[in-house]
Amino acid sequence: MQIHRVRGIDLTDALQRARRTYGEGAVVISQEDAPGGGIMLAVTDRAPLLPEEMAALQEHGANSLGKVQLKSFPREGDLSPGFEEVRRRLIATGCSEAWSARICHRASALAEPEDHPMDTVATAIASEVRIATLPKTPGVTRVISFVGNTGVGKTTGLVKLGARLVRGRRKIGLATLDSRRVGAVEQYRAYAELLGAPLVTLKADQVLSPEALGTVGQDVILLDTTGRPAHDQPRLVQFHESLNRSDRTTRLDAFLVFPATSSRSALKEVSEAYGDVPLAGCVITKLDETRQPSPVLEHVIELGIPVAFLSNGQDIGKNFQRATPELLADLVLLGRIE
Ligand SMILES: Nc1nc2c(ncn2[C@@H]2O[C@H](COP(=O)(O)OP(=O)(O)OP(=O)(O)O)[C@@H](O)[C@H]2O)c(=O)[nH]1
Ligand SMILES: [Mg+2]
Repeated sequence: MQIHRVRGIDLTDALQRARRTYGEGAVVISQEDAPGGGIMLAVTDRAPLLPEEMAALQEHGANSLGKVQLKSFPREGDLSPGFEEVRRRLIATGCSEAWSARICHRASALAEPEDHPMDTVATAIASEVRIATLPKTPGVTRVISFVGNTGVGKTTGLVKLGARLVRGRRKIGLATLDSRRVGAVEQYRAYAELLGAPLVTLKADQVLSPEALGTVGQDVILLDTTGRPAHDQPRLVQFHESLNRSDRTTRLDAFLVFPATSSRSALKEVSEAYGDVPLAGCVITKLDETRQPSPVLEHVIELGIPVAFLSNGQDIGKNFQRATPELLADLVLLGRIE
């Protein structure tokens, strides 16, 4: 029996996500407050459970969690040939058996006879993804930070975003926590010069604050990080908390960067490693390096992480797009952005 975690804004949202992701056969085992807000459910996607498994779960909940909710739903029937073909296509882009069957069953249940299965499944996928909102906040400086493992495209992504913002005539500054690694500051400085933006390098023991980041007069500060959660996470958490306490003119929006080439276990590990950082969403990079990007898309749907940007190449001036539900559905169905 495999246990999955599903995050939602509140319990209703989390239950809907659990059902959408793992189907009507899902069993919700427990719920708890999620780090950074919302609700986290533990869910299994295999039902009915064996009697001894059900008993063990109930026992576990009664003894330690005290908040077990068990829900079970009927099983689904066979797919029509059209939906079965789309299901196989989903497997080819890296979707799991359980997820592809679940999304195709859902789409098939909603389809009218004249609908094309591919379109119906695309609509079903699009309805499940969350897109990160980035509203303009006049009078507030946004500190946008990309976190995640080393080499995943944090710096490149921030610079691409910087280029977009400069084209949109926003005033930007660059800042970095990556002050020790040989060449890292020089690289970011070269990008800052290219973008015509000032650069602040924060020392390893320097406390993050609007003053230290040079927020005055800037619309956005692009804050680069080291890729080491033990170093980056406490600093960002402390900064977020101090802004919440005393400063309404600066806000921190942190995004977790997932390369589309990651394995399911690597995605899980990095999400857990940065579990304390309140995330505004995620960025998916290296979409040009795989035709099987679906594990990352399943992962963000499962955890309810809103997607902000998609990166599909190394070029700073292009290959960086705002995520939309339609683009994400294309990725799941075709394995690439058209
Ligand atoms: N193919 C491809 N390469 C990318 C993409 N985004 C970044 N890269 C490349 O990946 C490599 C690492 O990118 P960086 O931006 O330096 O990654 P990082 O996360 O900042 O790495 P560290 O600073 O070492 O933690 C560079 O060669 C980038 O050009 C992408 O979307 N597609
Ligand atoms: Mg970097």
